[in-house]
Amino acid sequence: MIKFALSLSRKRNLNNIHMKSRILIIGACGQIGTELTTALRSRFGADKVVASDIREGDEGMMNAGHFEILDATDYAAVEDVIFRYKVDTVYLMAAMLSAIAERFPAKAWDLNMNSLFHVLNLAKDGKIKKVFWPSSIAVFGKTTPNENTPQMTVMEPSTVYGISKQTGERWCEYYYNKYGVDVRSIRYPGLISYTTEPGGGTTDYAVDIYHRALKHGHYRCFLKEGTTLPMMYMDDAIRATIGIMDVDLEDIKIRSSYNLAGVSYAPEEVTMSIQKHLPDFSITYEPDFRQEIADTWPKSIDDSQARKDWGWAHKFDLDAITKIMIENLRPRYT
Ligand code: AKB
Repeated sequence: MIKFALSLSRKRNLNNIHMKSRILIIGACGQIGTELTTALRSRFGADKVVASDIREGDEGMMNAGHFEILDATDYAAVEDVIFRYKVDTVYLMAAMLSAIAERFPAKAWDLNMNSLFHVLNLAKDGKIKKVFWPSSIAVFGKTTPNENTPQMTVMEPSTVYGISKQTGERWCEYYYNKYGVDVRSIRYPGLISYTTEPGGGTTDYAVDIYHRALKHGHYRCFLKEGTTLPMMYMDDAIRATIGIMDVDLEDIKIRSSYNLAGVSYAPEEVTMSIQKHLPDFSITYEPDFRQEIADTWPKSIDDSQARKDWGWAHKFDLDAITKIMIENLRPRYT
């Protein structure tokens, strides 16, 4: 009788685990979150994906599947959505980026750190099984070797955002080592996309420049000539994000965050790439406070560890990105 009761309860648990197979994206309306939601919905089916953000998204986001208004800093609210939708995997994409975080340090710390603690603790308590958390090239600082920056190196970030990301990396590794939490992470470079615009980052110029080129034929760049930064086309970033979550547990060797590289270029190089499509396009330079941030970041990244551990390889170079951006944004401005 006892044996029967035990096997029945084990069966029920297994059923629960089986039923708990939804994905929650926190920060689904942001630059990465929007495209990640679309990609996950098309891969797993709309019913399996729950998009959430502090505000409503566009029509496509709201109508194509589950959506919840969710404050990532509210533990009870996050737990409630996880419970109601039987979520087992969380992509925590909510964050305040580098430029805006300098204006609101306390708010940035609260959002970037507490949201991570909530999700890590939910995983530690067995309420979810797997977590993705984004880090950034902002974890590096002025004392880091800035060409081909290694996976393991000096890390002394000097921005609020960079400090929060580096701290987050330490906590991710701690929760894996101490509690076995399966958290995976990537250090994103600047991301380029025509679907969504970035908000409050230092690499935002690299998206804005295409919009201005098509709209005004001219761009006033807030970074100076020669400011080379690591960048990546969004499709590559989404492929990496979903890719790292697919990898077998034992193949993930880095539990802080993986270096990830696409292309590296300076404003004058993207200008030349745009001029192949819009010969009259011009640029002038008016560096502001974001120059100081960019000056502390690497020029290029060594991502050989990600290539080795889980077969990462980028696909898009600068001219390929420019072609896609111009072709897809042109109808908006003509
Ligand atoms: C930013 O510029 O803040 C972000 C980043 C590199 O993490 N795009």
